[in-house]
Order: sequence, then C-alpha cells, then structure tokens
Amino acid sequence: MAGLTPSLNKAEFKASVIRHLHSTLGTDENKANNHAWWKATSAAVQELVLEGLRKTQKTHYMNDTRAVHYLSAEFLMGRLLSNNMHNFGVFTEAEKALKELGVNLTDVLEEEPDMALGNGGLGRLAACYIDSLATLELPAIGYGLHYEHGLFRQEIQNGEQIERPDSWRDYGNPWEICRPESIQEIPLYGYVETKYGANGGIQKEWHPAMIVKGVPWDIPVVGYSGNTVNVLRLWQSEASDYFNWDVFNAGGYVDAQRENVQAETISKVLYPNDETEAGKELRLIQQYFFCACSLKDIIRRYKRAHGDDWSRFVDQVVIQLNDTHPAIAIPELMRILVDRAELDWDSAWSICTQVFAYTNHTLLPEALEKWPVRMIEKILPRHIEIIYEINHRFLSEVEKTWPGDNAMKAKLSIIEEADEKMVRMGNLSVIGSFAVNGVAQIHSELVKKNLFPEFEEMWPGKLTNVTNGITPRRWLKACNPKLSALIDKKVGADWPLHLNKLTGLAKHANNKTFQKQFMKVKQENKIALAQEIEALTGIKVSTKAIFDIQIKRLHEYKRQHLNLLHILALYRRLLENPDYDMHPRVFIFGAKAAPGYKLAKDIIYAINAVAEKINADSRVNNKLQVVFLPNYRVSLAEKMIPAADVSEQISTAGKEASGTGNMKLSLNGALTIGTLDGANIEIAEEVGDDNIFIFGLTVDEVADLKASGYNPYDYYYQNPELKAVIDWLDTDYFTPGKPGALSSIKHSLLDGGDPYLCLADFASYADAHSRLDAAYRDQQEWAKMAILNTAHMGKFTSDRSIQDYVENIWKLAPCSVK
Ligand code: CR1
Repeated sequence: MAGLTPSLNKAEFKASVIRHLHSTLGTDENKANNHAWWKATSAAVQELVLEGLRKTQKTHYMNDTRAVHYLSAEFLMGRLLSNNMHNFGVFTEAEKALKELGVNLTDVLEEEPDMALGNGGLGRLAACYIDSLATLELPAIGYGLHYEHGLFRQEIQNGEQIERPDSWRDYGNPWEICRPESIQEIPLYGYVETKYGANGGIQKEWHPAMIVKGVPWDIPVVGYSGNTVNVLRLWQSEASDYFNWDVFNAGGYVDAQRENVQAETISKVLYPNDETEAGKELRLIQQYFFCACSLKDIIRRYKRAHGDDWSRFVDQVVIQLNDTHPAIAIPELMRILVDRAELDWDSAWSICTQVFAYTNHTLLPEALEKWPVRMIEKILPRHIEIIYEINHRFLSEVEKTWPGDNAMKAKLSIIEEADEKMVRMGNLSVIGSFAVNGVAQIHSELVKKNLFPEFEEMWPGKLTNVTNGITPRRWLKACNPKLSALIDKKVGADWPLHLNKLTGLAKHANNKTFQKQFMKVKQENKIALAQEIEALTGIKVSTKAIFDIQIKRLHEYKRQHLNLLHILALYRRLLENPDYDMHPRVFIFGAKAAPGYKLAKDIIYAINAVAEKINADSRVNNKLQVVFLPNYRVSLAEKMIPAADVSEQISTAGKEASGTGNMKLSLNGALTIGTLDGANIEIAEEVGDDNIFIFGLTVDEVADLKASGYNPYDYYYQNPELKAVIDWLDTDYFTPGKPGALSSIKHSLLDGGDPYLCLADFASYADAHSRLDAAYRDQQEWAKMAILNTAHMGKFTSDRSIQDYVENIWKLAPCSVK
C-alpha cells in the first residue's frame, strides 16, 4: 500500500535546504524569496540526483551494458523539481519540511521555468520515454540540442498571438551540469579531396572550412524509485579555438566564411514549427551538429571499452531516430566508418543498418523533410557523396525487385529529381534503419499502406507499430495529487509502476460513494483551474459548467476551427431561443501557432474575438463561456488536464498520427469527444464505446469522399445552421468596426476547399455534443464513465511503449542499480 520509501526524511531535507540556502545561494531564511527557496530546494534534491547518477554510470560501465541512444531534436521536459521529488519519494517530506520553514511548496514549484525545448507531442513523447527508460532501469541516453531559447512564450494582445523569446536559463538552471571534458569538435563546409593510394585504393578526405565546438550539458533523468538516474545530454555550440587557425590554413575560404553560420547561433533557438518542415540551412546545421556530437560521444564511450575492434559495436549500440530530424546521423556514421576507421563499404553499411531504427511521427506531406542537394553539398560535401553512394547501391536492389521499372526507381530514390534536386530524409531513414515504426496502430498501417508501401514489399516486417504512451508519474501522480490519493486507497500505491492496476477501479465505477469521491476531486480541480483562469485572463468561469478542453498545437488538421463553428452554433441557438436546453459549458483552449502559419494565427484571433463577445453577452453567458489560455505549455497542461470534464480530440481521420494529450486527459477522468483517428481508436477499444463520444468520417470514408470530389458548398447549402455560423464570420459582429477580420477562416472552409473536412463532419460533431450534454445531466452515469476512463488507461503508460521498443526493436536488458 505504501508509496516509495523516502530517501531523506523531513529533518534531513530541512537541514539540506537550509545548508544550500546558506552556502550555495549565499542568503538566509529571512532574506530568501520563493525563487531562492526554489533554488535551495532544487539543490537539495540535486544532491540525491547526482548520487544516483554516479552509481548508475558506474554500474553501467562495470557491466558494459548495451544501451539505447535516443536522438531527438526536441525534449519537452517541463519542470523538473516536483517530478524529481516524486520519483525519489521525497515530495511529502519536502512539503512538510518547507512548511516548518514557513514556505509553501506549491509557490516554490511555480518559480521553476519550463524547459520548453520542444514544440508539442514529438518532444513531450521523448521526455516521457526517457522517464520510462530510467524507471525500467534500462541503460539509455537521450541526445539533443541545448537551445538557449526554447519554444517562444505566447502573449495575447488584442486577441492576437505575439511571440516573445523564452529564456529558461536566464537565472541559472539547477539541474544541468556542464561537461567540458567531453567537448567535441564538429566540421562544416569546405571540400573533399580524393586521394589515390599506391595500391589503387581511393581515400576521401574532407577539409572543412569551419569547426565548431559542441559543449555537452547533462540533465539527469531520475527513474521512479530513484534507482537508475540516466542522462539527457544536450549539445551547445561554441566557436572553436581551432576555427581561425583552420580558416587561415584553408586560404581563400575567408570570403565564403562570411556567409557561414556563426558557431554560436547553431544552438540559439528551437525552430517553432510543428508538423511543418523548416527548410533552413541553419536547421540542417543544427541537425548535423547534434548528430555528429552524439555519434562521437557514443564512439568514444564504445572505444573506451572495446578499443578499435568494431565487431561488437552493433551489440552495444542501438540508435533511435526520433523522426527524420536526426537522419543525417546515418551518412555521418558511414563517413566515420569508411573514411576514418577505414572499413570497407559493405562492413560499414552492415553496421549502420543494424544500429539505426527510425520512428515516423506524421504522414502530412508538408512535414516530410527534404533538403536541397545543393545545400547539403555546401555544408556537408562528404555526406552528399555518401548519400549518393547509398542511393546507388539501394537502386540496384530496386532493379532486382522491379527490373526495368524506372518509375519505381524515381519514386523510391533518396534523391528527388525535380527542378531543384532534393534529398528525401524519410527514404534515407527507412533504407538506413533495421526497424521503422509508426506511433499508433492506424498510423502504422497507413505508413505501410500509403507512405512506404514498396519498402514494406522489399523488406517485409521492417515496418512496425509502437503505440505512444505517457508517463503516469507526471501525468497523474504529480499533476493530480487528489485523484492519486483516492486511487492509492482503492488499488494500492504502486499503480505508477503498474498502470494496469487501475482496472481495479472498474469494480467501483457503480459505487455511489466512490462516484461522489471521484467527482469531488474533479470539482476541486475545476475550482483550482477556475482560479488560474481568472488570474491569467480576468475571466470568472462557472465551476458548475462542463469544462470542455482542447489543448494542442494550433493546426488546421486538429480542427480547433471545427470546435469554434460548434461554439458559434450553440451561441446562435441560445440567441434564437433563450430557453435552449443545454448544461452550462465552458470551452477552454490552449494552443500555440507556428509564427509563420497565418491561418493558424487567424484561428487564435477568431477564438479570442468570439470569446470576448460571448463572455460579455449576458443573454448567454450563464450557459456558455469561452476561454483561450495564453502560453500553453507543459506546466499549464498539468493544471488543465486534472480539471477537464471533456477532451476534444477532433482531428480529420488519418491526420493525427497518435496524439498523447488524448491519453493524459482520459487518464484524469475526462470523457473524449473524438474522431476515429490516431490513438483515439485504441482509447475507444480500451474504455468501450459507451464511455467515449465518437463522431465523424472514418479514414476510409475520408478517402472515398475526397476521391469522389469533395465540395464543402454542398454541406454549406444543405445545413442552414452551418451556413449561418460561417456567414457570421464575414460580418463585423465579433470584430466591431473590422468587417472581414475573420473572413480568412470562412474562405479556407469554402473557396479554399476545406482540406480537413470541417463541414463534412460538422453535423456529426454537433450531434455528438448533444449526446454528451444529455449524458452529463445524469451525474451518476457520468461519474461512472469518467471512472471507467481512468480505469482503462493502463495500456497507455509509456512504460508499455518502452517495453514494446525493448522487445521488438532495441533488444535491451535492464541493469539494476543498487
Ligand atoms: C503527431 O502529430 C503524435 C506525436 C508523437 C506528432 C502526434 O499525433 O502524438 O508526434 N508528430 O508521436 C510530429 O510532431 C513532426 O511530427
């Protein structure tokens, strides 16, 4: 029944915090503000962390363990103090210790800036996965970029998104450790010299025109129970001392140098795109920079144990490519093996194709990375040669499978022969990996069927599925302490490690007392969120209303604008019929739009304009309210998710690869209104059709409708309510004095062809909302459904996902750290 045994008791914790307040921060109990308390508390916890880290590294070294190396351009870590305390089991002791010092832990936790080194689902998934890897005591290291500025901070001014720089390290980060002893030098630009050896052999030598320094910063990753502490190693770029000397020697490169990217800018900022390709030279350099640093680091560690003997490399090392962002690691490893280690091509390729595995996270064509051949040629002149060689050998395989089929070769080639020749990073990733996975069942099927069908034919079994997951430590235990305590009492306290134990709640789903307790927790969480909403926006929301939440990046395929059309329909119904029967509802949004994504920003503006009008309209605001919470991020999600009654997962079927917010919300007892897309399908399988509101076209129906020539005007003219709300967007009703301010949305839905089928799904969506509204009237029934959602989320722990990777792809064994 008991949770973890705390590694420090209250008195020890208190003493440690005070010691750090004095000797780390140079202040004292009387002068310290919350920020100082946060730093002192973090320093006290970091002592435990570093002890665990030292033991783990020693154990892994002594056991010469095989390890997974998770390469990701993004790690959306959020805050670490609360998480680390929970994982060491010291949260409660710390809370009591601080209380005795007259300090409120909740306020202290609020001082920590989010580590927002990611955009959305892909980056947060990486963070959940390294949590699970440490918890399952698996030897693992995360590799990424030490961005000086993470994802922008969003402000809303006059309804519009304004981007402000994020500076998470401004006042120091208590968790990271700089490791100057492991600095790497990374070459860029220049030219390749071909040397002919005495025996006729050819040697290639890359003469770079620039060298940058990669400085590693380590963030310890504490597993639940605190035994294993792995590392997230993030590379920061700096000018190399070697830099000027090399330019000098290279002679003639001084001019070219001027165009070159400055060394320090490489790790300056995270590209704020989500599901769209950046296509910028600096972005490619970022990718190469962190991959090259990481590979050198991996090889250095391997050589320490195995010297120059490469024969055991594939036994010790597996590298997971989180999307195609790190795909350049494939030709980089080939370069090291062929040019540096002087292995023959076939041996080198055999090593590569046993080491790399690739996860695909999206089917959206605009997100599939392609780099101009000319750009790679300029920045990485040796890599483009290697890519051509990989492609040449690959195409002769294609020739064997489809003799004489040149169209097939053109389709599968790594090089796209267009006006501007491009390198297709997806194709390179599949060809250079031994396993490729999608992130939910349906997504993986579509990867096989639509994205890479010929690869599946060439290499049956290479394409597989690993359904995403989320860490229940952060996404239930830490963020929802009241629900966690209630669950502890029913199923025991070890559910954070064995999430399937939540099924033990199902037998209480009909129990009136338990229903009341469960709904009381939800109500308290709603009250807390209402206070947060008021603090952030000034809006007072009714906590008796249904809290209906849509939180995720703003993208047309995620269809926040479908949600908005439905809100407008409700508003209109209430205006036409003041007695229109609906349970009060608060629609709450959180979303950042990529700065260059005009329509996404217009949708944010529209949500805010509509919110302002509705919230000020006394005819309806006792039943309908709309809130857009600015600067959605991990720490805000942690406050919103426990308070949600309804989870909006309404993407066009076939577009959302998996989703992970859907899992977090359902785990916390929200009911999903959603399409049969991504992991929603698997959530529906787990909770049962009675406990979820499914609507809309299926993947096949979407395909059929598009094939038969979809015309949004058909729906517009057939559905007077839909027509009325769309036309509303063309007036100045929501933007007084500014007619047309919301017209771009109408335009995209009609003349723009409504690429994501909002109009086709509108009626079905509105109908699902009516069913949902009716269901909420029966509070006992609703409580039962909410409980069953929590009860049946066991499958979606990231521990299960990691276990799937371990068994089917990584073939890793745990290594216990004492
Ligand atoms: C997908 O859109 C998925 C996450 C994590 C996103 C989302 O459905 O849950 O990845 N893809 O797998 C992405 O960011 C660049 O692609």
